[in-house]
This record gives sequence, C-alpha cells and structure tokens, in this order.
Amino acid sequence: MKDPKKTNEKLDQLESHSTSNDQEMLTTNQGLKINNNQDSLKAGDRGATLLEDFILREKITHFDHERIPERVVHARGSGAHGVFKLTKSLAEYTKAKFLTEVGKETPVFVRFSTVAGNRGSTDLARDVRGFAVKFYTEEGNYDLVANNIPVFFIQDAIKFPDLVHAVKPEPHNEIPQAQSAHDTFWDFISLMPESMHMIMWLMSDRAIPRSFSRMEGFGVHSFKFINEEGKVHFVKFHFKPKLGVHSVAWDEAQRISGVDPDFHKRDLWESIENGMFPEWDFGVQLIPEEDEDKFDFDLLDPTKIVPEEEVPVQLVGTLTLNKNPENFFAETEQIAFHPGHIVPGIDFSNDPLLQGRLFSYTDTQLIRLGGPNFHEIPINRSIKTVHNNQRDGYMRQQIAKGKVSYEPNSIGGGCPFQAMMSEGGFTSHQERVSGTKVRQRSESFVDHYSQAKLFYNSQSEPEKMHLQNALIFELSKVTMPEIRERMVGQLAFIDRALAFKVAENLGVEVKELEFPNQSLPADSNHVDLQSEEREAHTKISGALSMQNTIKDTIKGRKIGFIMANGADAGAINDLKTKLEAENAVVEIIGPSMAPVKTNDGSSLIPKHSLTSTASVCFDALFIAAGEDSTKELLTPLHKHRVLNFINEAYKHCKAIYFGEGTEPLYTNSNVGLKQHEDPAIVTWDDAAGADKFIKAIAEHRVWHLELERNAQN
Ligand code: HDD
Repeated sequence: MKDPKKTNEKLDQLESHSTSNDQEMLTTNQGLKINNNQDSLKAGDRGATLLEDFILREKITHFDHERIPERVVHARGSGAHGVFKLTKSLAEYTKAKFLTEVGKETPVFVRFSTVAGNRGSTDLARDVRGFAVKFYTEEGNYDLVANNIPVFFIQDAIKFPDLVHAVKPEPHNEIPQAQSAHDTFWDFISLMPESMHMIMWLMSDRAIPRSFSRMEGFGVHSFKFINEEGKVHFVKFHFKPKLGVHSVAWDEAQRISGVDPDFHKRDLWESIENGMFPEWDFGVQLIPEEDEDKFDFDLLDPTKIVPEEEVPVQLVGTLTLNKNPENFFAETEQIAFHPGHIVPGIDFSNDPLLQGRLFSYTDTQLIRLGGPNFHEIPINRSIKTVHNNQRDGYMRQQIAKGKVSYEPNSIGGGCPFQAMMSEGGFTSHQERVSGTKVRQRSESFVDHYSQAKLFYNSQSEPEKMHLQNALIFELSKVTMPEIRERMVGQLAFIDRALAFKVAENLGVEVKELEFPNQSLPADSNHVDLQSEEREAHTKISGALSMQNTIKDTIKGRKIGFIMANGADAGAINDLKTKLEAENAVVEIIGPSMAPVKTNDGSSLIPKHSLTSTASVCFDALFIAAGEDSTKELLTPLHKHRVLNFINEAYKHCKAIYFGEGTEPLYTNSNVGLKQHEDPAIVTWDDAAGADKFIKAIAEHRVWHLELERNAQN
C-alpha cells in the first residue's frame, strides 16, 4: 500500500476554493449568523408564514435550484484525482511537455461513466464505459475523452443523435432504463452495418466490467503527434489496467444491480480509501504519417482498431488514482471534458466522428453548466493562469483588471500578447488538403465485417458463449420479429454458426440480407454500405481476449469469510494475514450482524450478514473452519441462505475454500455434486490450500468450467 500523495498543483488550487464547517456557526449566504434554523417566521405560532422570512426564502430558493441537467449521455459517473507519470520520453514524436520529460508528474482527474442510463441507474448495465481523463498540464488542460471499447458504433458524428435516441428509453413510455435490449436500439443497429464491430464488443463481457480498475481505456480515434521539427505520427492511445481486464457474468451483473447498484462507484471509492490505488499503464501505437495508407482499413475510420500485432503498444507512463473527490457535485458532476482541449504537440485527425465531437462538447456544457464561464468552475480550471480578452457572462468569477479588453491595443502595452511557437504558442498542424465539397462517405470506410470477425474469432470459447448469450438475451427482448431477423442476417456476415445459434433461440430464420438497407434518395451520394466479404489482415489478435490479461495479482480482490459462532480463529487469522499480505480485502459475513464468537473466545464483528449481501459482491469465498460454526450455518434459519451463497459463487465460477469441519456445507451445496477436477475449489485436506486459493483468485474465474459447474445447479 502506498501513502496517498496529499498535494499537487491542482489539489492546491482546489484547496483555495474549499470550505469546512468544522467549529463554525450556521450563516445565511450573506454571512449572517442564524439563530433558529428550525422554525419559519410566522404571524403567531399557529399563524401563516411571513413573506418577510428571508432566511426561509433563501434556503428554499437555493434548494429549488439545486439540480442541473444531467449529461445527455454518460450521465452516471464516478471520478477520482490522480497523477500521470511519464516513464519513457516521446520527444521523438511529440513536443507535448507532459509526454517528453521522463519522471514528470501531471495531476489528473478521471471520470468513469456508463453511457445510456440516467444518473440514478445501475453501474452494472450492459454498456460502454466512459474513461475521461483531464490532464492538468503546464501548457493547459489536455482531455483524453476515452471509452473502454476501442471502436465506436458510427463513422460520422451526424449519426450520433440517431444512435443515442435509439438506445435511450423509448420516447413514448420511457422504457427501458439503462438498457440496449429493446426495439429501437436493435432496429437502428440492424440497419447500420458499420456498428457490427462495436456490437461484438458490446455483447462481450467487456460491457460488464468487474470494476473500473480492471478495464482498459482507448482514445478510439487516430490523433496526431507533432514533434519539434513538425514531423507527424498518427497515434492511438491506450490505458491498460495493472490488475488485468476482468468482467462479471451477465447473470451476476443483473443480481448486483439489485444488491448493490453502486458496485463500481463503491469499489473505486473504497480502493482509494484503502490505499489500493487503481493503476494503468499508458501506451501509444505510433504510425508515421507516410504509412497512413498501409493498412487494410482507413486510420480515420473509428470503427476500426489497429491490431497490436501490426503496431505494438509502447508503454510510456503510469496513471494512478490516489484521491477521492471532496464533493461529488463540485468535482465529478461539474467537470467538463472536451476532446478539443489539446496542447502543442497533439492534434486532431480528420476522423469525421472526432470532427463532430469537436463541436458537441462545448455546446453541451453551455446548457449543462449554464453559460460560457464553466471553465472557471474550480475542477475545470487550468493550473496555468488564463489571460485573454473574453469578458463577462453569467457567473463570471475572474476579476480582470484594467480598461483593455481587446487586441491589438497600445493602452495595455499590447498585452496579453500572442505566443510564438518557440514560446509554446499553439499552431494547428499544416496539413495539405484539397477536395470537392461533398456530403459523402469515403469508400475506404466500407468494410464493416472483417474486424467484427477478427474480434469474435479472437475470443476464447467461454467468451464466445457469453457473447452469444448476450445477443440472445438482448434480441429476445425485441418485440418485432422482422428486427430480430434482420439482425441475425447481419450476424451471418460475421459468423454463420453464431447467427444460426442466435436465430434458433429467437424463433427466426437466417435469411440473406438485401442491401442497401437505408432509405436514401436515389440521387444520394452515400456509398452503398454493403461490404463485400473481406478478411482482415490480422486473423486473430491475442490482445482482444480478456483471457490473456494479467493473472498474477489478487490486489483489491474482495474475499467473503462466511462464519458463525465457534469458527476457528487460528485458521481465520492465518488465511486473512496471507490474503491481506497480497493486498486482498477480507470481509466477514455472519449469519446476522451480531458479533461472531470464535473458538478462542474472541469476537469478530461482521461487515455483512447473510441477508444484507450476496455472493455476487465478492470475488471468492472462504467457508471458515469449525464444526460448531458449520452446525449453526446449517440450522433451518440460515441453511437456505448460506447454501444459496455458496451455490451462486460456484455457478459464477469463483474460487471457494472450504475450511476444516465444513464438509457438511460442501456436500449439501452444489459443489458436493461436482464430478470434475476444479482448480478453484479448495478443501480442508489440501496442504497448500491457501496458496491454491490465492492462485485461483488471481485467475479471476474458471470460465472454462462454466458448463460443468452449471450442470449442478
Ligand atoms: Fe462523447 C460525453 C466519450 C462520441 C457527444 N463522451 C462523453 C463522455 C465520454 C465520451 C467518456 C463523458 C465525459 C464525462 O465524463 O463528462 N464520445 C466518447 C467517445 C466517443 C464519443 C470515446 C467516440 C469515439 N460524443 C461522441 C460523439 C458526440 C459526442 C460523436 C457528438 C457528436 N459526448 C458527447 C456530449 C457529452 C459526451 C453530448 C455528454 C456530456 C458531455 O459531453 O460533457 O457532448
């Protein structure tokens, strides 16, 4: 565990805006001390309230105006402060200062989010996760407004409102919340072949992460790096979690949504409070400008990845989240990201999705945060002082001195003056462009299936099965058979076996699709989106399967210790010490919240009871040793609950360790019915039990035994 780094330049700046009520008296917003905050001012103690009561009026008025519009997408979010540390200089490729000086630390604020649900929706929705990073650099704010999926649904920003309208709750009845499993979403998707690659990711378990700290982040678009000499490289940005990429099962996600809908928010908060700071390697894929056309896809197409086998990811820095916000609204809610916040050395590509985003983000803050001065809200302020001639507007904070607010001027000595490039003045990359003004899509954007195939073919068998089941779940909720049919027609271009399996479950047939499938006027310049059968250059990419990510740590894993009176204190302490030495979190689950008396007479205070939590909230279970404890757990009052706990953990392929004397629990549960070797089930007779348990937890799950384990349910 590390010590939280208490200060950096951004946190110091925020501190100057912070207040504490500690030892202070209650006041009005005008600083007047309040003597009675319990009663309004009335004409007699049973009489009407007086309009004169300015204290009541102020309090109620402020309350009435407490809400601001939630984000139109990415409304539900969780954020944290942290630091970005550069470990390898990128000076050869970019002049951005925070990417050139090895060892340099840049303060950051990161906001994770779901996309479709409203602010109060569950963390566990099947959805893309936002991964937005604001770097407070010495050259101004740089925002990397990323997602946990490296591609996007659409190729052109003009389709974004259509996409969002399709996925959001249907307009006539506002159903369903935070779900893509409904008619309008799949209607749109089935008519948009360009979304197929993204759909493969969205239907995979990547869309139901175990935690924010166990998911990747991707800048999606190709951006540009420009070095001191003006040389250009295309760049793709990556964040790779040090804990590996891991997800929960869909069945689990649905259960967690009920038991703890703040599961991801809580995990992030508690990890940071416990000093187990979430960390990511920051990496880049670099492509010299002259190699732009060397791929079998267009680098400007946001529905494509650059396979890591073709361009390796170079790891150049570490992102660490080490401090929770002081105030959710002031920081996490009011932070305003924008892909257009860049610094010298970084520039945009002509990706039409990115180009449209460059308009949207400022525009949305104007309505969400109420005016043009949102950059002055403390969390949005650059650590570099702002100097320009912009003035006034709602809620202006800055007091600009002097009578000059224009440029050029002589009265103010010409200040503030323009910076030369050598002084860090930003200039856009001078790209040569020529063309006819057209409302058209490039033919190089027309291949929609080969990377969808690449993703599907790169998945392990259990991952493929989960993806297939997700499609069956989602499309079974679609009420209109013609949409289901059109969708399996799309899947047939990706994998015929997948399409047939899904179709069989939906009660529809796989028919060949006829294109064009969009209702466009005959004279439209829109290229027919039918993609001829193509194969991607890379056939399988190991980096696309979560199965291949880091499995050598149990840091931050939550282990439930189930126990009742008489549990073996020695065995509990031994295992707890071993797990905590590896930075796992041990939480005691008792039959109730009453202290558990162990066999040495000491008491352990449960954090949960069998009724207040569920096995879906834990990564692994230890059924604490002790015959008396087992007996109590098997009394009619608790038996059903404890067996349900064990059976669910078993079904979800988790590690379970049965201590000495727990055999009756083992045999009464579904684990006792198992007829196969299972490395994640550890029993009392295993001499190296603790080590085996730790290894199994690090593996995350035995997904490959899912069918066998579920056969017993
Ligand atoms: Fe966006 C928010 C990521 C396409 C318009 N977007 C938003 C957030 C993330 C992304 C992480 C939440 C930021 C936060 O936490 O405050 N968006 C993406 C990615 C995209 C993408 C990775 C494609 C590669 N977005 C996209 C398009 C448009 C928008 C094409 C519009 C043309 N996005 C917005 C927005 C939001 C937003 C409406 C809502 C709240 C906000 O901006 O501040 O402007």
